[in-house]
Amino acid sequence: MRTELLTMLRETNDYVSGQKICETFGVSRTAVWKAVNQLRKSGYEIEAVSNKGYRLLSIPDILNQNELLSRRKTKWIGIDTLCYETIDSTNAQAKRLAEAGYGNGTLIVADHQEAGRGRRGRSWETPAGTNIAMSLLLKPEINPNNASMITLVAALAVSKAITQITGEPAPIKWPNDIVMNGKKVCGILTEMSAQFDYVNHIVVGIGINVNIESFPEEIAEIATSLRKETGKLISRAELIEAVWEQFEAAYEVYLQTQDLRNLVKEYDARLVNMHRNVKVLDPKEPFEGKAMGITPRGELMVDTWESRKLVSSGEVSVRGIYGYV
Ligand code: BT5
Repeated sequence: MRTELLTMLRETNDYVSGQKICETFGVSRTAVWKAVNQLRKSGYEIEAVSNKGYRLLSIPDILNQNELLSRRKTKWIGIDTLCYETIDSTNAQAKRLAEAGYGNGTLIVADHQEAGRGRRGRSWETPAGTNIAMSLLLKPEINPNNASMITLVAALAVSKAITQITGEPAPIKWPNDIVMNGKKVCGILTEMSAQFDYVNHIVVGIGINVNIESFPEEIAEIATSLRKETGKLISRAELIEAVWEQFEAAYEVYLQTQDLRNLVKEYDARLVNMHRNVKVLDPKEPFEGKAMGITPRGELMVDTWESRKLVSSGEVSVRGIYGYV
């Protein structure tokens, strides 16, 4: 009932009478009073005025199940939403939950990660209270060869959601970073458990720097946050909801063809390096060329002076000629 009460107070944006709350939820005045007090304890400022009722004055930037579920508008993502104050890694937890039988669409959110993971054994920083670390569990009936494209679907969703919430452009650095003014604001790690021709499960992990104001020295040069770039304090719960609404829509398009043919245009429009010179740090043979967008399979097309090359995400990093972007 706390979740539903929160939704009601937020959406009414005015006083809601105790009587109305009792009738809507079929509970006593005391039960309403208790629910209000529990919400207050979690940090919500709720005013109570006799003869008028309750009014929500302010919402803390907290990530808990009530806050997330009371905002949920997605069709299937997050029906099961699990929130943790601290966890090793939301991707690791999603995997454990998948093995314990949790289903498609389960969402795992943490305020703080102690062992957040990047790609290829790198680490990802999520200090407490300021950022988003979350993972979505998927159990799609797709060919495992098509799974890596889901990372690009997620990048598109995050890019669109950030713009929706902040009003600022948030371009994609192929394949899995979102950048603002040349610095990384989000990283995505997709992991899969599969057999030869069958996907057991896929975990899409998304880390977004939201309200953090300073970074550890090692990443200060390449990392930024929405707060730093826009000057605004962003509601993490609102952004989470926006990301999954965008993801649900784009993922549906992806599933129709199991590739990105119907998303290429939107993705390319957000590609930070589009028509710019890039260095492809291929361990076998690094080369330079002009980024020309992605193929329907999510490879980056790079035109060198002699030919067009297709770069697959697993193999290489791409850099701008003058730095990270
Ligand atoms: C990524 O790896 O960018 C994928 C990051 C995915 C993190 C999410 S959080 C929720 C879920 N649970 C997990 O355990 N992981 C996922 P990669 O492209 O390999 O970049 C990693 C590199 O980014 C590191 O080596 C650092 O240089 C840098 N880095 C680490 N923390 C950062 C941060 N908070 N912001 C920007 N850059 C960071």
